[in-house]
Amino acid sequence: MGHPRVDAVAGEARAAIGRAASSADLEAVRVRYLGRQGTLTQILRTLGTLPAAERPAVGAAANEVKRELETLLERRLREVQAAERRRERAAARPDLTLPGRRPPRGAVHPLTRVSDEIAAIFGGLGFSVAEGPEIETDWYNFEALNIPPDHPARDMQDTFYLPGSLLLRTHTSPVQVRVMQTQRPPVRIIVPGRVYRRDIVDMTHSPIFHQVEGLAVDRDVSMADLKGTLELFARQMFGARSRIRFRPSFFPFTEPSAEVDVVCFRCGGDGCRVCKQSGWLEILGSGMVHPTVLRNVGYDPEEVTGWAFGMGIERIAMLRYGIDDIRLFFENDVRFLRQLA
Ligand code: 2NL
Repeated sequence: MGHPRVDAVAGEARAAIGRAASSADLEAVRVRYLGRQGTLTQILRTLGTLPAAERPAVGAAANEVKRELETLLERRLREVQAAERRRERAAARPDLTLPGRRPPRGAVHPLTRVSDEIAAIFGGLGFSVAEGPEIETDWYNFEALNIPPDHPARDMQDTFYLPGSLLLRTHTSPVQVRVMQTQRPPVRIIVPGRVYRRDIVDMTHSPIFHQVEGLAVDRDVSMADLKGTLELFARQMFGARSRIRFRPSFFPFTEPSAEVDVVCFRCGGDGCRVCKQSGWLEILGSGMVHPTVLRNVGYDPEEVTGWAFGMGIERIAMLRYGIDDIRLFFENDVRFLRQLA
């Protein structure tokens, strides 16, 4: 194209542009031919050293090649950059053919399991689950339940008091009081939940623990219903052959009151380490709802009667799983939880 030196440079540059595989390669080619020290730039700059007759032809040819190379470089740069973007997108896209990471399998906490199981057994007997606040007033936690002002449970030593005449509930009974206030008999509820007492932590005590209480109020509800219901419960919870016994007891909110034992499931009643040689395990407290409690919630004790019971979920779980230290439930050590899963 007019001049052999210009043609040689043009051919070399076209080939280099064709070979360039990246924007960095293309930049190197541009610098080599069109940069300040570039081959073609040198030719244009040294036109003055050529014989006057050659100058116009070489100058025209070199300028034409310069424009051509600029166009080629620009077109090739667009292609290469598109390819680079495609590669980047492909690298960023997740590989859906990789095998998945298996998340570690979780498990229901033993206290939740025992609580759910108790709720399911009573659910089968027509009871529904009720829940309520953990922060309560003195009236709902004590007064309504016929617990006298001088009762030791009301002591600062035993109850967590909060500012503004509030406290942390020491049992779930205030939930039953709330349900009775808002619902006419018949009432058949089971109330699981967290409760608080100012206890020093040791193997069997924790200031936070869990209870399940039950309540049945209707016309003609008797102590016989309480015995029969708890017998059915014990058979489902501790085995078809398990038996229970009632011992007289006292609670301010029930009259009469009874403590309930189940035959030791470890030794069958012969006496062993678990039952401390007695053959029996204490599982709950119960009784006929005190007439004063019924009156306090607006019920007429001449019209309806009721029974109630309360049990500690930690205690039941410890007996069931042979756990000797209550603190294990709250440490959430996965090695412990996995053993019971
Ligand atoms: C225990 C004893 C008990 C109740 C809880 C109750 C609730 C209302 C009225 C009457 Cl609203 N009673 N609850 C009754 C007897 C015993 O718990 O040793 N719990 C661990």
